[in-house]
Amino acid sequence: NLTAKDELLKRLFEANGQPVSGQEIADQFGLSRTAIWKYVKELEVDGYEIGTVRKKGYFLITVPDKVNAANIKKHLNTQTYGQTIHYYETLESTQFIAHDEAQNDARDGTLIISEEQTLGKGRMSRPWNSAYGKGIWMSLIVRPNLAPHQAPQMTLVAAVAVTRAIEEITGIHPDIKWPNDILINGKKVTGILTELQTDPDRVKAIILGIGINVNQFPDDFPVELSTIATSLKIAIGSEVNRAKLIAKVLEFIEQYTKIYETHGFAPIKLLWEGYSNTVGKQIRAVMLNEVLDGTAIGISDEGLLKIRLDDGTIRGIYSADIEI
Ligand code: BT5
Repeated sequence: NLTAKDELLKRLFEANGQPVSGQEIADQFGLSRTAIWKYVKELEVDGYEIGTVRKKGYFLITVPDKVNAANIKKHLNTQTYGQTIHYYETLESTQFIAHDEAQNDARDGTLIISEEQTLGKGRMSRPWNSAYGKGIWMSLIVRPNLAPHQAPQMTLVAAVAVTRAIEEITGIHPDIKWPNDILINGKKVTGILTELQTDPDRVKAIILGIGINVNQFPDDFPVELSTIATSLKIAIGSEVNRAKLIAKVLEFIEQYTKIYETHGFAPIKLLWEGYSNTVGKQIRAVMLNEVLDGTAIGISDEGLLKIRLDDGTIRGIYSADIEI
């Protein structure tokens, strides 16, 4: 039972750019032509571009670039990751839904994705700006066979995977700033938030929250982010197909998670160090109760950042904000 608006959209698609009569649809549904015109305006708000030919009707110019399941699956080349997709136009945070789904036995690789988040979050409850249709705001539920102490490394697995995917789709070479930022020209293009559901001896689910700025113009960021954030579009000067990039991200996360499960962290560490902008630098690590100054000398086999302090001692840290 299609509504008049659905019928209009269906006919616009089927007409392949040829005009569709508004009058015919009005007659079919017993509506006025003005009512149909209002649906056209609604579709324009939804992101469709629609033209008008006098006396002939409406025709479709462009379709919005949505990150729904159908669009992602067109490009998807994975065994399990992203085979189940829960798509939203808007929600508070994909992390919240992902936690519920994971508790309700969602399968390994289930993806939660939204065009917009109204309460997107970073680490320690910091806000994450997630404008409608401009970026990739996703949470991936993964259930790798790992002990709880191995879970923090999944942030680095995801960071390497996202960086590889960005390289492949755009040709640019981003840097990774330990532990969870991906940067282009020193500005943040991606943040990763890793959360866990765990038993004492076994990880039940890891929720990989990934935010990628894709098609923002500089003006799309709020002032407080204007000097620290960037988007792929700003970097390469043209729009990036989000659905295609998501499919690539899923493909690399699946591939690298398998490598991590079977061969341990060493191969991931090598990849990670190749992208790192942190290693070799004089840094300041700001933690909740402590601030450390020293040289970042690498990451350990567990994914800890190793710092040689100014007095020569070496410390490994799990999580911090790094100032370079
Ligand atoms: C992060 O936290 O970088 C993790 C961000 C994870 C976001 C994803 S989106 C899908 C999923 N659902 C969620 O609700 N979250 C995840 P952190 O390292 O704490 O960085 C947060 C800081 O980055 C903020 O305090 C801002 O300074 C900055 N920031 C906020 N929005 C940004 C954006 N869109 N681009 C670049 N920087 C941003």
